[in-house]
Amino acid sequence: MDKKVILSGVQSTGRLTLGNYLGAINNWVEMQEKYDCYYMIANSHSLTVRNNPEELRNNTLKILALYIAAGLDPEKNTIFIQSQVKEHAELAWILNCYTYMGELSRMTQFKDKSLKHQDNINAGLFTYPVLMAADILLYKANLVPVGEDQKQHLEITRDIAERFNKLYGDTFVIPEAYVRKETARIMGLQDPTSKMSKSATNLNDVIFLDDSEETIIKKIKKAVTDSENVVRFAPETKPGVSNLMQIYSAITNKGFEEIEKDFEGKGYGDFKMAVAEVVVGKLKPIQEKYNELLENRDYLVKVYTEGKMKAEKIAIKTINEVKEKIGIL
Ligand code: ATP
Ligand code: LTN
Repeated sequence: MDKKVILSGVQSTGRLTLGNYLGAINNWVEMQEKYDCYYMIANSHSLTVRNNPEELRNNTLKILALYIAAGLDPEKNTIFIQSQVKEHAELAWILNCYTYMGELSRMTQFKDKSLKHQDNINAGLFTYPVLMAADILLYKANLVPVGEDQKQHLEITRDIAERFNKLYGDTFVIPEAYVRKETARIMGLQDPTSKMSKSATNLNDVIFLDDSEETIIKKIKKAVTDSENVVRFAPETKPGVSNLMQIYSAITNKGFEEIEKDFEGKGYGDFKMAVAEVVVGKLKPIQEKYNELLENRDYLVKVYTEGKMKAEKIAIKTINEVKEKIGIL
């Protein structure tokens, strides 16, 4: 039987966070053994906010290096840069004509980002989910591993695909979001009621994957908790500690009950140090590999060039099928 197809990506805006790692990339690493995986750097999506061109270019390579450093094997997966496979833009245009303004206006990410960037509410920000649908549908992906915040984009992708299939016959595979419950939403360290986000203004809210050991320890020590001083999982009433437990659990694979038992009678000080230790332990080897890879630009170019060629083969096949069906010469 053919392997199931996986596709996912991360935008190349800003520095990656522990939320991106635990919510997305870390799960991809496990999937590479079982599935036919496509992992892209969503640099075209990054254009929906203003970037410095040099930074955008560098960031694209940095994310590629991070994918590999985190354990994605370029031999086992197709790792590529979105903008290099032109069919993404081409299919996005076509799908735009099968997507309604009404459904796009309901997207919470659009609403959130419009509030954040009131001076630049561009059409790309509005049609962002359509490009994402094109990314997924081009490869006929079955599963899309993402964090919780992307679930709505997967729903609209399914709607667009179903609509197209109904009009033209079976063309696209209807994809499913793969959201791991335990790491679906890593919260901010200072505001544990909203997600840890790379665009946060308070830097203490976020652990960046390239933060130094000292910075990570400092940020976790400062994390907002509560006055009970008991390590117990209760996201509603104790969001801060529960979030730290989630991070700890994701890295150590220990369940919440086990963690509660391990830290019985110990206070938040001890627990925070333990969390910091496992986070540093997990990130340090990744950071070392990442720094090495960034020194080896030729290798990175080789990886993305090969990835582009592999991805293109599939993408061209799908776009031709689509054009044939809709009557575009
Ligand atoms: P921003 O917060 O600025 O919108 P982002 O951090 O969500 O950006 P993306 O490139 O949009 O970055 O997301 C990449 C992947 O990381 C997505 O699958 C997303 O769901 C996941 N992700 C991002 N933040 C978190 C988080 N705090 N917890 C779990 N998953 C997350
Ligand atoms: N919108 C996604 C990034 C992204 C993506 C995709 C994820 C772009 N294209 C296709 C999965 C599949 C985000 O995480 N913000």
